[in-house]
Amino acid sequence: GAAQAQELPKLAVKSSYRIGFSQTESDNPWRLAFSKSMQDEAKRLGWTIVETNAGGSAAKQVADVRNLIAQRVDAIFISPREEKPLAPVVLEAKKAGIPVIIIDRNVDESIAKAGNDYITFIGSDFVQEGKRAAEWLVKATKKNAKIIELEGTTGSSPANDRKQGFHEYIKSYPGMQVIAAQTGNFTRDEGRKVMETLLQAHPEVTAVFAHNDEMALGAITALEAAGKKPGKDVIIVSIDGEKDALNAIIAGKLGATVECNPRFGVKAFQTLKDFAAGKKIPLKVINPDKFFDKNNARKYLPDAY
Ligand code: GYE
Repeated sequence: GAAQAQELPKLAVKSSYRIGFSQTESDNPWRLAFSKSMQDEAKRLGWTIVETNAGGSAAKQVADVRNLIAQRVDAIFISPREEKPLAPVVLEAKKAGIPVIIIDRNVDESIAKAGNDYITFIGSDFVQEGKRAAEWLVKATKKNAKIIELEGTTGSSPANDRKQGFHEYIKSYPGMQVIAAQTGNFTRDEGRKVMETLLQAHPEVTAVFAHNDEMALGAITALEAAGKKPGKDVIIVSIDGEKDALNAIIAGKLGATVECNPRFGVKAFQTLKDFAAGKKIPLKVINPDKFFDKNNARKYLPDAY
């Protein structure tokens, strides 16, 4: 009935579950570390995990989630590529009586609501990540920079929120100017190509804010190809904390990276167990994130992915 539709589907307490996991793509070390951590934890618990890979397509991901619903898995973890296109299938899972946890990226909260349509969102505070990147860049450039912003996947929550946090922070510093912003789709190759193009139109650039490490690494390649010295002529800050990024910090090419922790496995499965046990789950479970720069990059390198 109508009253029932307001509640989250229940999850029976069992010793093992068959879980669906809808991953958005697998084209970078961050994603691979994320998937591995989910697989490792499922194995440790003796649960079955059915992982789908949308290959970077929101339409494919919608079909993947429908498929998991049709397979009648016990619960579904979704890492939604984009905020709006993936929100309706969260409602479909609820209708089918399958509880959902959103991990990593979020869905549009005006369409699907935590605590009502899905259990919770587990991930980082992306607005805060953007702010922390801006705060470091303001200091590193002494409040004066002509910035190229390499944006993440258009319509994804980390791209929207990192941008928001960064711009909110720099707006009180008139010397901090974003002279161009374009998406590099969170990939190294697109980051490099976009940077090549933007560099021709804006040779006066002195800083880069990349929404993730992969695009920052692509930008470093483009800058070097154009005869500029990343880390000297152009100061770069990004987000994630991949091994290649920590090495770029050690090499003096990348200035800093705000951590975005991809190892969700333990927290995700524990949250589902708590939900089955009837414990109250917060509407958001926010990961604490570190910050990597030349002072600690070497220390964290052995742990990096
Ligand atoms: O920063 C990026 C990945 O959704 C927060 O997606 C994640 C982002 C991460 O492709 O590297």
